[in-house]
Amino acid sequence: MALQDIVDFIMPLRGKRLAAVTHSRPDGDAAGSVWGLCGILRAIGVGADAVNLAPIPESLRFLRIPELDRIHPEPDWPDQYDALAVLDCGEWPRLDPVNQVAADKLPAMTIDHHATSAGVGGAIWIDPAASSAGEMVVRLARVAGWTIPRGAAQALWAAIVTDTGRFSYENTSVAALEAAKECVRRGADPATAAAQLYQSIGRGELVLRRRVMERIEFLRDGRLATSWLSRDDFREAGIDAGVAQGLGDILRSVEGVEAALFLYEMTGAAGEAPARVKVSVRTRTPHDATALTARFGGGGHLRAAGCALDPPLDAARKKAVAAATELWFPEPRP
Ligand SMILES: [Mn+2]
Repeated sequence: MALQDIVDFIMPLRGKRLAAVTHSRPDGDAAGSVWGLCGILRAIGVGADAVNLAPIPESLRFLRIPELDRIHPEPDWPDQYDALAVLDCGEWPRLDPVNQVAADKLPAMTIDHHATSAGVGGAIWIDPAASSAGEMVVRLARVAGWTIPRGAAQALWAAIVTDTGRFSYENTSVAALEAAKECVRRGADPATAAAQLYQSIGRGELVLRRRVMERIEFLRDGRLATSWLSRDDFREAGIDAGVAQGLGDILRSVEGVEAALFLYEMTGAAGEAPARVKVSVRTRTPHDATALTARFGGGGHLRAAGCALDPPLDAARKKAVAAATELWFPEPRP
């Protein structure tokens, strides 16, 4: 059983050091599951660090447990560890090259809920039915009999809340709710989390949201919606494109919209090919968002997925719209 493989991988690491990493530009589940796992492992005597967890959006900083974080360590950092944990990463290319190096050097384990994930290392646990990597970490702790410290519980709560869309997406299962309950039992504070995650938008982000809304275009009788942000938009707002992932969610929430394409120019973080155009895809039942992103080497979940296309933005937009139309709206409605 894959979960047991993870337990067996971790048990001999007491007194040793483990580095936990996730995909570049971490979101709530990525950061929350890494911090949560590290907090749990520290409590059982594994020297677990969250490595290269950056950039972290403002809304997630309250979860940070400073003693767990190692951001931009020296290049030979993998030599300082005995093992690597990769969480919530989806596809290998989403792992930052500075972290990919460690996967070549260290025995590795994977915890992921992306169906598109192949996993890294000898102990691989992938459960596409799980709402979030955070939920899986809670289940891991329960099966192994490990206590979840309060800070870890808060991080895991945030992971589950963000990946279930505040318990509103189809992945809001009994297992997700039970894991969330366990987090609250261990000291997670839902009100504080909500205030930080959802009720403290910076002005820069507000400016970006306004632009996204101004630029919404409805196609195919309003069943397909698109909008976009350029690199200049991010620069003017003083915000890293890493926070952009959720900015397009408004598109899908419009009445009648079945699929939404939100495109934005990557600002070119370290180690990342500059100027790619990220496409964030959101769908409603029955459209499978990964059907589109898989065409372009991306991945994700049934209703929320992403991929990257070549610039310029306008050409990328035409390409994504053509693919969405072909996949989901081949004929205009009679
Ligand atoms: Mn996730």
